[in-house]
Order: sequence, then structure tokens, then C-alpha cells
Amino acid sequence: MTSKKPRRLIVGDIHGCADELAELLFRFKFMPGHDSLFTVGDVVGKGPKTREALELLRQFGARSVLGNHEHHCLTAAAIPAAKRTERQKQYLASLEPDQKKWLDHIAAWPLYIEEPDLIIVHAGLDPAASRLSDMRREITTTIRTWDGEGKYLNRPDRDPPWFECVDPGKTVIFGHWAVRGLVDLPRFKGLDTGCVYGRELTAWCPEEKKFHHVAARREYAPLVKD
Ligand SMILES: [Mn+2]
Repeated sequence: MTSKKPRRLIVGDIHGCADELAELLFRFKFMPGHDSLFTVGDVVGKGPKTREALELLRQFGARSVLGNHEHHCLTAAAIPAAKRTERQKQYLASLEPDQKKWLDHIAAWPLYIEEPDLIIVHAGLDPAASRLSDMRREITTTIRTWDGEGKYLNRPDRDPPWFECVDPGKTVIFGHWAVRGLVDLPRFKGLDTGCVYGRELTAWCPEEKKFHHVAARREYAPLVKD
């Protein structure tokens, strides 16, 4: 037993970077059954070890929200095999040999997780929704900027970031915006620091009010603005 208080660790976009995830948990001295683990989604896709990342998170009892890349897996699985694109086939192959098990697992991930003091969401909150439960999937998994109506969600040159357009009354922890990188505002913590692009994996601990970073072992994918 330990006298240390339980801590929560919320991990940014992992994208199959299981080695960096393992190093992060080791360096944090994460204690399963005592500390709590969360991710902002986009655990899958692009990187080298999707299955290993999912398995590690499952072993540590992590709770995740749905990212656009998990949604991509679910979409791929829902269409006939003969009609799948190469990218869709790759995503499904990355879940083998237990593809069905992981698809069922991912399908249960919520759009957001609400704690007494914070909200975890993949891309951001829906500024048009008056309640969290009214938020639309397309927005929570893909928003970067807000145009006032939700037609364009990624126009950084024209529109403000979504987090300048909401007032949730709690700290919001999110990912999805590797091009922008770390966001460290009092109410908003953006954790996508592009590990899969060769930068770093980032997590936030609310109890310590501190970020934890692990350098990427290499560049696994080119940075593309999707
Ligand atoms: Mn994403």
C-alpha cells in the first residue's frame, strides 16, 4: 500500500506509439488500481504499434474518448470488404489478430468523459451545444476552429480556435491539433504534441498541475494536415 494520493494521468494522441506510452507510464510511476489513466483518443492509426497501445491501455484500466481515427476504423468495418480503400484496409489490419475484439472495445468509447473538475474530449467541445450530451460526433472528434455555425471546423486563418468560443466551467483536456501543439491555458490543456510525427507524447496530471513529456523514438509518419 502507498500513502501517496491517487493521481489521474490523461494522455494525448498516441497513434500507435506504444513504446513511448510505456515509457511515459514508467516515468510517471503509474500505479494500476491506485492511479487513473485516461486518453483523449486517436490511440490508433498512423503509428507502428496500434494493438500494443490498445492492449497496454486495457491492462492499465484506461478510459478513452472516441477520436476521429477510431471513428475511421468503425466506418471501415461497417462497409463491405470489397469496397474498402487501402487506408481503411490498413486501419483494420492494424487491429489484427483480434480485430473484432478491438472494434467492439472502441465502439464503446464515449464522445466525452466528464469528471467533477474536468472534461476530456478528442478534438473539442461543440460551441453550439448547450449541454455536453447534445454535442455532435463530427464536432467532438474533428473541431479545431469555430465559424459560428459548425460548417467549417478547420480554418485557422479565418476563425478562432474553438476554445475561445466556449465557457464550460471546468478544465477541458483535448488533443487532435498537432500542428498547433501544446495548449496550456488555465481552462484548456491541448495534448497533441505530435509523437507519431517524431516530436513528443504529452500527458497532463491535474493533481500535480503538470505536463509529462516523452520524446518520440523516431518519426513514424509525415505530418499531414488532416
Ligand atoms: Mn484526431
